[in-house]
Amino acid sequence: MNTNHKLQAVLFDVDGTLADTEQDGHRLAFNAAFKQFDLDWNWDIDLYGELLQITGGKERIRFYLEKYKPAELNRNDLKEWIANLHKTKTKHFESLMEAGSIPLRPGVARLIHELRQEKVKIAIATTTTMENVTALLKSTLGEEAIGWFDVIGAGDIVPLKKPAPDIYHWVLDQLGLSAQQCIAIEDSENGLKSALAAHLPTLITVSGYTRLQNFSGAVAVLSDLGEPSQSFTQIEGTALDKGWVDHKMLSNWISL
Ligand code: XBP
Ligand code: MG
Repeated sequence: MNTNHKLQAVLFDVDGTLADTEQDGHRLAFNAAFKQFDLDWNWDIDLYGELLQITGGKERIRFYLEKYKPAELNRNDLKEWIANLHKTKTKHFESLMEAGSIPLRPGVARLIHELRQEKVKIAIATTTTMENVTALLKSTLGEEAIGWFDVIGAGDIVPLKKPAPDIYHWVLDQLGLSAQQCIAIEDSENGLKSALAAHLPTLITVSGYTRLQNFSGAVAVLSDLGEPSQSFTQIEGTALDKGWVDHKMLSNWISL
């Protein structure tokens, strides 16, 4: 095999991919922040599904104002006000993670452990904040897990969030690797667009809000990463010979 095509790194998305954080994590944290700011807004499950088309919490709040609360746009400190509201939301999300509210999805811990054993680099490319990534990793894998990742690209480190490719370009640059040596694991159409625009082969594991989205261009679409004891369901892609994603399966996808 051409060594350029040997798998060197796996780039994980966070929300929806490592854990199903949106409905019972971020959404609740936004609502708690609204309450703390004396706002009578409530993002219910359906409305939040609509707002998820905009990635990034600050960007999502602004989009909500434009569509549903345009009078709020007249605040002269709008940018700062949104940033403060979002900071409060992040604190609530961290508390939810500390309470252990959201587990990792099937196969995530197993695959991370296997990749470390195989000396394949692991990285994170996410739209959410570094605080949230840290809180999730700490509550699910333990504090030391933060150091297992060779690169963590999060939040405002790049100006343009997914579906722009910027976060993936930034992570690849930090890793010193080309896209052809890596694979991304994503759960959403916006995430897939971002990874594909950075030329990364991309595996999709669908999540609560994303299962009906368009995933054309992905190497495969699965229900989750699967476990030897609990197979994934394959939704799209060439038939696979086992029911859990491992180092070998990921390597096969990048050498296609
Ligand atoms: C995740 C996001 C984030 C989270 C909320 O997208 O879009 O905005 O919903 O987190 P992806 P913040 O999984 O593609 O990275 O409020 O910290 O942005
Ligand atoms: Mg995601």
